[in-house]
Amino acid sequence: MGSLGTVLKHPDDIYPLFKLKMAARNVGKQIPPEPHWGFCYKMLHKVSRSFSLVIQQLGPELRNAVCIFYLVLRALDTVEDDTSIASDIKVPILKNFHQHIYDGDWHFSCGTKDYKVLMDQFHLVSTAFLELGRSYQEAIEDITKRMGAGMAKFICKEVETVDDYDEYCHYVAGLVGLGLSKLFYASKLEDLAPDSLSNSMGLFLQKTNIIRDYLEDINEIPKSRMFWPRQIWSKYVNKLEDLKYDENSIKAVECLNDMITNALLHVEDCLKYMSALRDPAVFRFCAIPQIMAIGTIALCYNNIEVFKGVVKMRRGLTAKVIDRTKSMSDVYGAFFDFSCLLKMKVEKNDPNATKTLSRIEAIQKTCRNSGLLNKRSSYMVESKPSYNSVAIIAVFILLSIFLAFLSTKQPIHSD
Ligand code: D9A
Repeated sequence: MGSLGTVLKHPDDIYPLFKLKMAARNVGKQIPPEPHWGFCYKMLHKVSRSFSLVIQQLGPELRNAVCIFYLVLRALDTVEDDTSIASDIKVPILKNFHQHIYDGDWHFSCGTKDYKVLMDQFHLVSTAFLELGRSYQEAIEDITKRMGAGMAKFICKEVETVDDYDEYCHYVAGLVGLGLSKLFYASKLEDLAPDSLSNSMGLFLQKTNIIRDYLEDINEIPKSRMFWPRQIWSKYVNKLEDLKYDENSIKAVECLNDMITNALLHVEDCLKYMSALRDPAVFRFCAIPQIMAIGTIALCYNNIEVFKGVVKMRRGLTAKVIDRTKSMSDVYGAFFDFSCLLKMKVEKNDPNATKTLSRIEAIQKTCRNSGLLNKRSSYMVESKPSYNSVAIIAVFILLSIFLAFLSTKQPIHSD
């Protein structure tokens, strides 16, 4: 469906989308004047889009530390992902990366597009890193060291068992959770979260990405890199790539549902982690990606489209999540709603139906027991448009004219 059709079907997306657009516009205007910080924030905006908006809402000190942490991790990822680098070159770079961030002269060219720019200009990230407080630097260094070593370990190792899968996800995402918890603690805004809960925050996000990105990863040129554990997919097919062929669609969806059931294991830890946060900006920073993940999981469950293209939450729903996530009652509400949606999609004949349903029940029980449900607006019950389509179209046209007007004015500098 085209974007006009989507908006007409979901007229209450318009206002959050508009607010998001305005917020993005303001962030674009607030690039710091120093060249190294300017580069870092522009780069952050290019590589993470909506997530960079949420980072921008953190206080200045923590925001700078998170921005640098994010870019260092992206650079490490760029090295790991570049299949054109031979393993004997790649492994020492990954293992020593934590030292390179202190070295303004270090440089290694790899990656493509924005990531190539990030690698070529990495000295600007180093310069900014050296201006952070010592406790922030130590947290970033420690995580970079452990992540680089973990990535190096998996360069020549396949993800065979579910334990391997959890270990790999720990290196690339769980450690990000641990690192952020350290940064929050260093900022004195939060207590130090237990490592196991911080780890789960990363695992839930990463497993959701791995599930959603099946097709993109398998079609990777020159060589596909796969993260679905053999222990799970071998129950359904002989080769992981067989999941994308039409004749295996029943098995593919069963395997997908098995992967989702595995990811649901982390949800209760995530809810516990978020419920302990105190600072409103840190809370939103953590909660928005988690709600997006449970929404994506609900969308992907039992959905053959995962093997045919990209399954993503519509932009208007993302905008609504960003607009409406303010407190723990919003988080319980969203997790409750999306798990209701998930529950409706479970079919009795799915081999893991019982396990899936019991994990959904456990999540819903946690949400109910919080006593915070019913104090929120639902994502599920789409408010039926009471006005007629003519009125909606009129609003839409007026809004388009207004946006067109704003964007023509943009290049003129008033200062
Ligand atoms: C995160 Cl500093 C990530 N990852 C994310 C984004 O959220 C986490 C990478 C670097 C950093 C943070 C994140 C956010 C808040 C709290 C967290 C946390 O822990 C306490 O990490 C665990 O996905 C990447 C990993 C999963 C590998 C950790 C959210 C994000 N969203 C994308 C959307 C998308 O589709 O990927 O990046 C975006 O908005 O562009």
